[in-house]
Amino acid sequence: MRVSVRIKLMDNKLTIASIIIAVALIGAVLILGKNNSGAENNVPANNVSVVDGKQIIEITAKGGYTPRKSVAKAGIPTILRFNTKGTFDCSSFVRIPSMNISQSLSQSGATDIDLGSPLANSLQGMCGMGMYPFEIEFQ
Ligand SMILES: [Cu+2]
Repeated sequence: MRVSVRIKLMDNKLTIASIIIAVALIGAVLILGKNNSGAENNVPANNVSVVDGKQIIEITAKGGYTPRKSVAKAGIPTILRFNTKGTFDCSSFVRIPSMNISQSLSQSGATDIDLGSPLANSLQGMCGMGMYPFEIEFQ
């Protein structure tokens, strides 16, 4: 009898210890996740390239737009490319009101929108219902 009681006590201690460890791990993951998203917002994303004199800005559309903010060059021919992969939410419809752009994206693949040669300006875009924003700063 005594022995089995002892084993039960040890079991409980082990359970408590593993709960504490689990909580600590979850906390660490949450803190790391917060730091990562913070970095994403502050550091300019590397999503703009120039190929044969054409500037290509790549944005991933799925449950919103990534990166939320892009920085690009003004005054050169520019393509805005939306990459999708099983995007069934409303970020698969893009609007840039100041340029009269309304474009539905293919659910998986790439959709190019020709922006011409934008002037130095900040373009505001959003999903079909206006809840997911994105921004492109031309400078
Ligand atoms: Cu939306």
